[in-house]
Amino acid sequence: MTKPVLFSGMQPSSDSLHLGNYVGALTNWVKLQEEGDAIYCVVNQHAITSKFEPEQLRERTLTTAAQYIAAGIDPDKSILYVQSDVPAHAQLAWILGTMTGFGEAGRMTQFKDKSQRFGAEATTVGLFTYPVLMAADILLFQADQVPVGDDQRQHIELTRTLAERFNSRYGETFTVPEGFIPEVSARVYDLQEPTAKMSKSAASDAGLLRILDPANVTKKKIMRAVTDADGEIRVDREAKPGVSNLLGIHSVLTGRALDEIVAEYEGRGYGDLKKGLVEVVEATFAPIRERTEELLGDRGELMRLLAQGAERAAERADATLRLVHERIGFPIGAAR
Ligand code: ATP
Ligand code: LTN
Repeated sequence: MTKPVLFSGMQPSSDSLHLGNYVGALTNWVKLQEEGDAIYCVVNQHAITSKFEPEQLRERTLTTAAQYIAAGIDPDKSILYVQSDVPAHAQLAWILGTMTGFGEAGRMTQFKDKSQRFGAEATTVGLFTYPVLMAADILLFQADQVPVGDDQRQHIELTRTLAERFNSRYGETFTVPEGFIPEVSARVYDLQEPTAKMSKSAASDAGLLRILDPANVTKKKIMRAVTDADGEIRVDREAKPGVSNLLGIHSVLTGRALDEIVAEYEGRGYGDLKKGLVEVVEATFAPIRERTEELLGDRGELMRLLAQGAERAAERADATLRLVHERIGFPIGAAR
């Protein structure tokens, strides 16, 4: 049986990935590269839909790629590359954009949220068509599965709709992909505002656990995490979002059942739970941090790995693009 094709990507929009990215995305990616034909992309073309600085973007792109590798993505097993190195993404996005309804794109909740946050001035056409570029990413590789966090569900649905629409208009061309969304603790919440997902765009930095933060910073953030006044250690997402989040993180990082962790800390204070969590988080982050630094210390080698990834990615993406061009009546003789 052939292995399922997996595609996923993250934006290089911060100096470090955070615990939500790690739990909701990276750990799955690492597991899935064993079972699937995996393609992982640093989606820098998506990143320019938000405010950015060129030098910082370049640095963040390399740091993001280094963190993928440091967390266990093996560039020999998976294809690992930077989106802008493969022109087919933008080419297919244009075509899919002509098949996406204005209203359809306007219903994307991420667009609605971000455009409201950015304000009218900073809301661009690029932000509006963001999900179309994402669909192009996925469909170019004929991906079967797309491992993402559950905030991306709606974008995957749109991708499926566009694939089906194209197939029914122009003939069977695209694999209709499925989201692969982890059920357990798919969401990590902000330590200061535990009803909101942990996100790099959070209002305050104090609730965000970054992989590349120094150990003492991470410790301080965990020790200051918001809890509640009843002092009881149990899971109750409604009444006790803070404590439930800490327990959830503990469970997902250790691979131990929630009940087991609750039993371990039952009757003890929140301070103990937090101290335990500091150790668990540090045990996860420290080796990734060290390896990331090593990789960033040898830029030549990192660039070589990414160039090799881009070449492998382009070969596959171009094959799909050629087929698409053929289907929609573009002359293909001169195309690569
Ligand atoms: P933004 O705040 O700009 O939306 P983000 O911090 O949510 O960014 P993304 O770059 O959008 O991060 O997400 C990268 C991946 O990490 C996606 O698959 C996303 O679903 C996942 N992810 C992000 N935050 C969390 C979280 N708190 N819990 C679980 N998964 C998450
Ligand atoms: N929108 C996604 C990032 C992303 C992606 C993709 C994920 C861009 N293209 C293709 C999976 C497949 C996000 O914000 N997490």
